[in-house]
Parts: sequence; C-alpha cells; structure tokens
Amino acid sequence: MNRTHPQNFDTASLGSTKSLFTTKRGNLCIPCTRRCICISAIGFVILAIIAAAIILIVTVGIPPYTAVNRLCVTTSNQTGFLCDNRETCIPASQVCDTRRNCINGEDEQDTLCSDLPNSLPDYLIFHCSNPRFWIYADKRCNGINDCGDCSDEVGIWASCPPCGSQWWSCTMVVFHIYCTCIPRSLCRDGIQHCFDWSDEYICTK
Ligand SMILES: [Ca+2]
Ligand SMILES: [Ca+2]
Repeated sequence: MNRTHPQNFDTASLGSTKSLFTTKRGNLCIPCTRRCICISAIGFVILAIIAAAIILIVTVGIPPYTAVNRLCVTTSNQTGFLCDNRETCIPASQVCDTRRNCINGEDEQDTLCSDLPNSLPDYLIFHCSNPRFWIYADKRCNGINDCGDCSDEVGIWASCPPCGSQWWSCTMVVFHIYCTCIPRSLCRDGIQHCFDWSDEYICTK
C-alpha cells in the first residue's frame, strides 16, 4: 500500500530545501513531497487579504480622488489642481474654464463645474470682502486687483507677503489694476501712481 505521508520521513536525506515542505501537522501545512503543493499559513493570510480587498472594491467601489488629494503648488508657486496623472499641477484658475488642461479633462468634470463656486473645493477659491465676489485662489497675492476692492491683495484674509523685488510699495492714488504694489516698470513714467510721488522721485526700475 502506498503511503502518502510516511511517519518516518527522512528529511536529512532530502536536503535543506525539501525539508521546508515537511512541516509539523500542528501547523496549517501538511507534509509534502515534490508532487504536491504546501500552502503555508502566510499564504492563507495573503489570500484572505486579497479576497477582502476584492470584496471591498466590488461592494464599495474604487474610492475617487478626494478634493484634498488634488491640492498642489504649481511651478510658479501658485495654488493648483492636481490632474489624474498625479504629476501635472495646473493653476486653480484653469479649473472650469471650459478648456481641458488635464489630459483626461478632469479639470472640467461636472462635479466641479456644475454649480460655481459652490461645487469647487475651498482651496481653489478666495472670497472677496464683497460677499458677491469670489476669485480663484491663484489670483490672491498676484499683485493684481482681481476682487475690485483689493481685498485679494491687501485684505486681512489675503495675508499677502510684502511686495517682491520687481514691485514698488506705496499707497496708490487710486486702486485700479494694482493695489499697494506697482510694477517697477511704472516708475518714473511721468504718471503719478503713489500718493507721495515716490514712484516718480524715489523708485528706480
Ligand atoms: Ca480647464
Ligand atoms: Ca489678485
């Protein structure tokens, strides 16, 4: 009579590799020969994890990217929107501008653009002092008066840093395109931009 699992199995004669398959009956493994497959306890655990993951995906579905996951900073240091490829970061103002800036067009998806600005995640928008107006977050602190009342440049909620080296800081005669920082290209151009005339007498380009 053939005995599949001999009681007096000589492990020494099979060498170290073969002896790995001759585990004790107390474990989940069964004694093995070259012709059978020994499934270890680790194997069962891995299979259980895979099965659980499959069941979870089937029942719940693949979780979508959340709004938080798409927050990024562009190469020009602007608040951006991360595309599906997880590499492309487009400026916030390119979301819902009717142009497909992400390869798959996820920046124009209905869930984002169906009810502006409410359908946009908070990090993409900035609320002006006037509650009727909002701008994209990358327009905050860009030197331009996008809100119309300069609340995106000098407002307490904007919290903008001081004017950069390419700008001249002063209290302007009138808020129009700029607020408290004017481009140095406007210095000494024969037109008063600052109340104290510093743009004409002190500023250098
Ligand atoms: Ca777009
Ligand atoms: Ca601005």
